[in-house]
Amino acid sequence: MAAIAPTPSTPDTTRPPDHGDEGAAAWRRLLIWTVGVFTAVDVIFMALIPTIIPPLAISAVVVGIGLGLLRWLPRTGVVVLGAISLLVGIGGLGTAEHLAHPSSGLDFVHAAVALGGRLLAVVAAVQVLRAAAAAGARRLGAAAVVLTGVVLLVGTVASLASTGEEIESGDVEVAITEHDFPDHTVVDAGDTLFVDNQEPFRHTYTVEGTDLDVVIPASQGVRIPVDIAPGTYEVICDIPGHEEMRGTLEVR
Ligand SMILES: [Cu+2]
Repeated sequence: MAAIAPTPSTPDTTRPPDHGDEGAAAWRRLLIWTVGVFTAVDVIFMALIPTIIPPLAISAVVVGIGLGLLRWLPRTGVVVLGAISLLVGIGGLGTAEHLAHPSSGLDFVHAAVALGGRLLAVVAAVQVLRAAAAAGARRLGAAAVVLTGVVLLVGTVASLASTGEEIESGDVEVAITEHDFPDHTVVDAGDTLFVDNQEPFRHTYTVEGTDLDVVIPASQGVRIPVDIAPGTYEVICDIPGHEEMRGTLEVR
C-alpha cells in the first residue's frame, strides 16, 4: 500500500502581497502629502493677493481637522479629507480656465495644483477606504510629482516668454493695481486704451453691454481700440473671484 504523503500547506495566494494594511498606508501617505501640498499652495496664493478666499480658507481649516482626526478616528479623517477636496474641487471648477493661460504663471500653477491635487486627494481617500494595492499609490504619486514639475516649468517659461504690448503715444492708460481698475476712465470714440496690468494675476477688461472683452495677462499691457458708441459703460473683470473689480468707461 502506497504511503500517502502529507500535502504541504500552501500560503494563501489569493491576495496580492501588498494588499490590505500596507496598501491603505501607502494611499494614506499619498492623501496626506497631497492635501498638505495643495493647502500650502492655497495659503501662499492668498498671502500673495493678499485676500482671504473663503472656500480656500475653509478648506485649509477642514484639512487641518481631517489630518488631526487621522490619528484618533482614521476612517473619519480620510472621509473628511476626501469630502472637503471633492466639494472645494467642484466649487473651483471655474478656475480651470486659468489652465488655458500659462503666461499668467501664478494663476496657472495655482489652478493646476488646486484642481489636480483635489482630484488626486479624492482618489487617494477612496483607495484608502478600499485598502487598494500600494503599487498604485506609488505610481500615481510619482506621476503627480512629475506633472507638478511640468506645470511649474510651463508656467515659468510661458510667463518669461510673454512680453505683452508697449504703450504708444496718444494711448489712454488704464492701470490695474491693488486688484482694481481706475474708478472712471474717459476716452474719445476711436481712441486706444493701454490697459497695464501691474499685478502677477490674469485679469480681463470687460465692458458690459459691448463686445469689448479682452484678456490682460499677468504683468503685461494690452492695447485696446475703443470702437463702441458714445456713452458710459460698466467695466468688470470676469474672472471668478474678481467680482470686486469694477470701474466705468465714458466714451465721448
Ligand atoms: Cu481680475
